[in-house]
Amino acid sequence: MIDTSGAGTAPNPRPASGIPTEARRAMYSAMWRARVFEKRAYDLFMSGLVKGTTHLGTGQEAVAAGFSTAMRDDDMVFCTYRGHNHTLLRGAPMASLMGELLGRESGCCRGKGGSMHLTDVEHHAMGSYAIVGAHLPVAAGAAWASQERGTGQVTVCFFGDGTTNIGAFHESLNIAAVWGLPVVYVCENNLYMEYTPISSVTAVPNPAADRAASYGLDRIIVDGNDADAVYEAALSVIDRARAGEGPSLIEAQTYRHYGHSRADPGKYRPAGEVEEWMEKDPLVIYRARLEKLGFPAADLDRIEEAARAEIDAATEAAKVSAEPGEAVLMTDLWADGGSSWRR
Ligand SMILES: Cc1ncc(C[n+]2csc(CCOP(=O)(O)OP(=O)(O)O)c2C)c(N)n1
Ligand SMILES: [Mg+2]
Repeated sequence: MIDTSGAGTAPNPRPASGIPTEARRAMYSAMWRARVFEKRAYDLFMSGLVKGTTHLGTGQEAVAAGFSTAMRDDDMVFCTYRGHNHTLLRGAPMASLMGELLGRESGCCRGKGGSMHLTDVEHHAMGSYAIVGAHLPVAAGAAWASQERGTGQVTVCFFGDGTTNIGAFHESLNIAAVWGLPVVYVCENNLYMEYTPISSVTAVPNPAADRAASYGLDRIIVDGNDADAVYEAALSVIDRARAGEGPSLIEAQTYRHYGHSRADPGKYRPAGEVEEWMEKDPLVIYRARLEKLGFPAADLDRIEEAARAEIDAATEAAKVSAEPGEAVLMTDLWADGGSSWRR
């Protein structure tokens, strides 16, 4: 599961199966919920019902499913603009996320955030950040608060491969290691930062894992399309953080099925690459594994159907929600509802 040798660059083989049935069922359901949510988001953007842009994590669901299943209910998540999967699977209701995409009053940010800024503090989804790298120091701060308060909460911070060449990545890893913060940094290496292959702008082959040693951390690479592998790696680093043994950095190797954002057809990807990764679709792989392990096909079908029913209901709820009134413009701008703290 975890490669600490510093030798290879390939993902480690799938872990032996000691994973509880309920966790497996949860991960299959999680991946389907994420998949149908993003498919609907895509369709609604294409039909013009949602304004702005969207960044889909379709193909990367196993990372969010493995981590969310391994987390305690009050553990915190920070993510990027490619944050639908993580926010949904941390527990934000699907209808409130769909409401947010449609810019409605029922949205998790009352329609003011949109796809790139999904936040649901009540469910410990601490925000989606559009500035590359910006949330890594904030996640360190959240972990520091948990450490100071002794809450036992762990913060998990997701980001892309492109983020590893940003100063805030190195600053955050350094302070997290120096202070032994309960934070797990997860690089979803999908091979590209926007339209640029990460390999063409990075001095080492594994953009996150090869930097871990600089901060005294283990070199951890996981197959990000294998929910079981992610789950086992997540459990191990989350336990470690909760036990006061400090931060971890994980590189999860994965791939986005779509382009960078809505407008991008992804033509810069070499012939055959997309097809190759489509064969490693995390949902297809996982269903085959579960069937081999003896999960009845009808049960798995029911999980998929439940996800489809949930997204239909969430879409309808969002569509009938009102657009936010003018008064909403001036709410939730400051933590205390005003700006007196600045003086
Ligand atoms: C500081 C900063 N620089 C540039 C951008 C423009 N930008 C948006 S997404 C992106 C690529 C980031 O790639 P990666 O970290 O690999 O995440 P991915 O999109 O692959 O999930 C860039 C350069 C930005 N949002 N913020
Ligand atoms: Mg990337």
